[in-house]
Amino acid sequence: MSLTLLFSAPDRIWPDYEAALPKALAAAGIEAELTREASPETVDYIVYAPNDELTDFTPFTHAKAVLSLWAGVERIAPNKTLTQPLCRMVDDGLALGMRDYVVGHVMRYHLGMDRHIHGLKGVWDHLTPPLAKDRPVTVLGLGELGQACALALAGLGFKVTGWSRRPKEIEGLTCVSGPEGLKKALATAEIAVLLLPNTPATENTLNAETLALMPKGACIVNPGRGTLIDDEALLVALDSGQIGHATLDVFRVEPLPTDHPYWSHPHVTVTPHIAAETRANTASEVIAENIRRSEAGEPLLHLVDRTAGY
Ligand code: NDP
Ligand code: OXD
Repeated sequence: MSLTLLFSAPDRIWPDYEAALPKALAAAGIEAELTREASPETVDYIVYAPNDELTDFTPFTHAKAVLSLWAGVERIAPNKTLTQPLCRMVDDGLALGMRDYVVGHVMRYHLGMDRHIHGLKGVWDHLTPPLAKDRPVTVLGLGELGQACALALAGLGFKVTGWSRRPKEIEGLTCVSGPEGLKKALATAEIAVLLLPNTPATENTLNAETLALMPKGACIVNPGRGTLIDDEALLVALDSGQIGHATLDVFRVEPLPTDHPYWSHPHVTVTPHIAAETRANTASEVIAENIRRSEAGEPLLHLVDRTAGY
């Protein structure tokens, strides 16, 4: 019997999934109709990305799972009308994209590239950057994306410390956890990369107190979520020189309002939530595999822990 898949995601991405998802479903041996509109009680699975249309899941009485196209699920995980299992996106496209973004921006700071790109013309400014092996970098969050970035940086020779909620042992990284672990991770963080999810526990992880723990002039790369940073505290730290520069991809309000001080701050680089994009081809394979599993009675991949919020 053919399944009904409701695609509840912004219009912008529909053409890519309209092409990729039916192919992935067919390859997984699943007969399904992919639709943007259906009577709720007929829907078997919901493919979801944050949009304003679907906020009440109550009428989807037969839906077996909600499959998120996003890795971050803060906009759907707390939804009390959602009683079905919620799976988030974990795929190679996201991990590789994030790795490229993070390595690029860490390298910019490590090599002091701005010094020469924006340097005084005609000045022979001979300052040798340290080697990666002498540069401590901290990655907050050692999940799918944090780990991919931390290991790539360690592979380039950086001294990488990673912080997570639960204790971990990962070859090539110094792993710490808990509040004391955060202090340790920040104390050496000449460059800090934020790849934590947005949950009540991670809100303002970087605040006046924790920013002050970092080495003077440290740099921050935040492709995680805007809520991880207390914006006021960061602006104060940037103005005092405690933080040398911040590259921010995510914000409490997106798009970042045009009058927000980050846009014009000389020590902030704003990127418009482009660190890692879910790619339709690889994401469709993940969705199809989860539907196959669900139909076969096998455990779903990448289930969200709704209590932890990620
Ligand atoms: P994961 O769920 O795989 O990893 C999350 C990591 O954060 C885990 O290591 C987890 O610890 C840690 N963590 C969670 N809560 C805490 C806490 N209270 N204290 C310390 N550590 C904590 O997520 P991903 O790596 O897949 O993604 C991370 C985030 O990246 C997403 O939630 C999303 O917000 C963002 N993102 C941004 C994109 C962009 O384009 N800018 C694209 C995709 C994702 P533990 O391992 O112990 O569970
Ligand atoms: C995500 C994102 O969470 O793109 O997948 O931010």
